[in-house]
Amino acid sequence: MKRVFSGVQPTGNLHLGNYLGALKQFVELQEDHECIYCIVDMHAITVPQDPKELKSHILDVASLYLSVGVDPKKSIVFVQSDVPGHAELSWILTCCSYTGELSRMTQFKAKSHNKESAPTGLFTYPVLMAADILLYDTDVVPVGTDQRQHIELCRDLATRVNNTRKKTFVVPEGRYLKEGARIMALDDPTQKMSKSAENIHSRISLLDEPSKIKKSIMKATTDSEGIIRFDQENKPGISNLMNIYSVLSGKSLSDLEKEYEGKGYGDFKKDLVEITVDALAPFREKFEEIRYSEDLIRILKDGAERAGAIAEKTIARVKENFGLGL
Ligand code: ATP
Ligand code: LTN
Repeated sequence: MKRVFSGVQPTGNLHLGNYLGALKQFVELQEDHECIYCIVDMHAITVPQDPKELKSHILDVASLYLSVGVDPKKSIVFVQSDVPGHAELSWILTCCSYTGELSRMTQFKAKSHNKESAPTGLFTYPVLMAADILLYDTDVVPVGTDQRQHIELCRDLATRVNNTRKKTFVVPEGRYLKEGARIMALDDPTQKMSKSAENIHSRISLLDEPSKIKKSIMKATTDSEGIIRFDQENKPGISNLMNIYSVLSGKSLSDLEKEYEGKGYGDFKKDLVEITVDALAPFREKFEEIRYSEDLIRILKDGAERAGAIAEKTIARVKENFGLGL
């Protein structure tokens, strides 16, 4: 069985983009893969975090994993900082990476704004991500397309080490979902839907109440043409909504175009509200059940133990191949 690893940062409530771009694949993959799903809290501290809020977000994200259908009997679910191997391997890989390649990462460029005071952790963020993946001899990494550059860097680092030393790492593949791989912000379809954007109506959080979902969708930016047609370049707003509609309902984009011929954006949006509310309702219900239960802590502790056992073996192999330690 192929091994899968992925992670989500505990930096706020997950949104539809996180679900369609990542979590939905997590659930599908666990049927025929050995899956390891992580809450990457050490990535979260690459920007300042309030300690109490961070703790609470870790448990929120873990609960959301379970609420959307990640099954701890099939998959390992754990918190990154509970397994020390991530930090250890990250340093070793830092010593194998080049400042030039890290400077080219678009996420670093976007988040550092060219400032002298940009945190070093933001710069080395992709190396920690590579460590997460390589620590578990991962074959497949399901992520949104926004992570493609980071996955390529991880592959480069693994290949570089394998070519210059003994074969040490499995070189992983990224797995990107085509439709829905990039969900855009509802208020500005040129930006990706994001947890950290200021306007709460730019996103639909997985725990949003029906009234909030309705407001955000009805306010969503479209265009003045009034025709429901998929054209990402010229009609990014309605195309983004069609994308969401299509993945949630299973209807193809061309079927949607036919179904809404002669109808306006208002009708389309009203139906999308209903579909979204129905899709998210079971997640909210399950979340309430699990978030404050003792089961949650037990699942995460057990997950850290199982992940730790795999990680220890990789670290021993890496140290041996690098000549580190006794
Ligand atoms: P933010 O939303 O705050 O920018 P982020 O990009 O740091 O968060 P994570 O929480 O680390 O996102 O992302 C978890 C997963 O969700 C990743 O696989 C990422 O590719 C995916 N993802 C995030 N935003 C979107 C989006 N708008 N569309 C599709 N997938 C997304
Ligand atoms: N950078 C990723 C989160 C992440 C990740 C990983 C994803 C950290 N480590 C390992 C897959 C595999 C993001 O989505 N922002």
